[in-house]
Amino acid sequence: MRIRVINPNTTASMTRLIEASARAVAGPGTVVEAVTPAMGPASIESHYDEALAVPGLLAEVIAGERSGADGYVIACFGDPGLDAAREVAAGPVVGIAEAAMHAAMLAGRGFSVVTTLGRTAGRAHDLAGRYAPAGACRGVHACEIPVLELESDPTVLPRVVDLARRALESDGSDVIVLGCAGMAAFCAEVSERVGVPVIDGVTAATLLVQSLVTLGVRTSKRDEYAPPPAKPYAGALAGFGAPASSRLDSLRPIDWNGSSTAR
Ligand code: 2AL
Repeated sequence: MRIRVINPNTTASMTRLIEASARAVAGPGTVVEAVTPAMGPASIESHYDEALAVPGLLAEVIAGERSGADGYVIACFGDPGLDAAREVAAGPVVGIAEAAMHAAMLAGRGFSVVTTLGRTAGRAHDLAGRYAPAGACRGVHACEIPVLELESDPTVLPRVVDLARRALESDGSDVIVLGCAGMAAFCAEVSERVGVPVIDGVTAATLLVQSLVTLGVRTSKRDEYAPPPAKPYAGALAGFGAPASSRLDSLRPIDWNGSSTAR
């Protein structure tokens, strides 16, 4: 089984961390192929970043379809482009916020999200409205550490632990959800220190995709997730409008060459 784990931002060092977390939980028969889009923002911390991450992400799904990937993880907590990716992919596509919030609802009654910047909290609330029953997301708390500083800032772990403890108290929650793919490596240690289940979406989504593929569950093509119709797309996005069978070929001649930078 080949699971393509797409880091929707263009920072290859972050892709390697995501890949290590996904590989640590994947079964022996599963190949985890983590990729970095060739175009897009270095990190995703705004609606603008998220919107502009989606073309590069979709190019990676299109390339995955061509190379025979069995399923996909969208490894950013805003779940950018999730519905569009499902229109392109035959196999399952799972976002890390989606996986983490579903897992949290299997582990407790109410969860708190601990995330990066406060400006991303609205998106986390929106996604909780989609994935969890009303009231199950008891709060979203920001440590105000930018995504790309999670790798290098030595204060990250104690700050996330402190924030998680305060969130459990103030929200009356019993599970913590980590609100960024860049926090994946801290999951076990945060859980040990705060004493409740802590869910990282990268690992949860990888195992969810692995389970769906094992079950033979693919993305339904009966209705909304059918392949998008071919139509003219203008400018830098011209190749995206081609028929599904030739979309990758028509993307390749464009200056960004459509291939991944980290595998
Ligand atoms: C993220 C994430 O998971 N990757 C990224 O670039 N931004 N999420 C976040 N809340 O900051």
